[in-house]
Amino acid sequence: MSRPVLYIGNKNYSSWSMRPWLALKWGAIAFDEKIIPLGGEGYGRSQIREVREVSPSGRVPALHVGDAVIYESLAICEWAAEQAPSLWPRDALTRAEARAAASEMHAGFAALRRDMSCNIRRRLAAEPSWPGDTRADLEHLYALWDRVLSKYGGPFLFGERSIADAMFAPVCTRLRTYAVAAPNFAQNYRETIFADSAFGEWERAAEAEIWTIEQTEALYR
Ligand SMILES: N[C@@H](CCC(=O)N[C@@H](CS)C(=O)NCC(=O)O)C(=O)O
Repeated sequence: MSRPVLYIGNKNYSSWSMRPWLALKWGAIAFDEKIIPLGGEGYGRSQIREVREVSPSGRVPALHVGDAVIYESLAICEWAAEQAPSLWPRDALTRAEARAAASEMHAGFAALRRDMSCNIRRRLAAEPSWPGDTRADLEHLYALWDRVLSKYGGPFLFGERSIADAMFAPVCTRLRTYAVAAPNFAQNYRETIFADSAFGEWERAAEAEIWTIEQTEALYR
């Protein structure tokens, strides 16, 4: 079988693409990547033609393995964990807790995602004043991180690096982009992610990207 192909969006903006890309890298799974620049005709409506050609949801990421098309970031991470089981914690109950956190990130934190659009290379000079639901998401995020970092001793959420960290890695860049005054344990966790070599590879590529999504950049003007 030929190598799996991961279709992703712009590395600077596509937080959903970063997650399974990290999982595949952390799992040492060989794959090719193809970037589809987002932001043009059909963007925001799952109607970008080039994306629809490779992903039935009209969204990236999508992983092609043989004749299978796996879309949804968490489903791709799960496939990766079937090839590389160490992507989830070894202990069954810890694994269940890590899955709960990863699922919550996948399905939740809507206000945080709405107001803190991913823009890895962007740095705001001062933290904006957030609406109540976004502040609540931040508080909930800190409570989650604090709970599991204390329980498992860090430096990653569940001790060893896992898919839960891949799911939260883009949140770390958002805290940095938006100059969020996070508690110390959250800053430390953020630095753990930033020191990861695969994350660094993605970040360098994001900084070097030439495409711009005007809709996202316009949020800051
Ligand atoms: N729930 C999906 C979300 C994927 C998603 O929203 N991807 C964005 C890029 S980060 C996309 O493809 N947007 C295209 C569009 O909005 O038309 C997942 O977890 O993979």
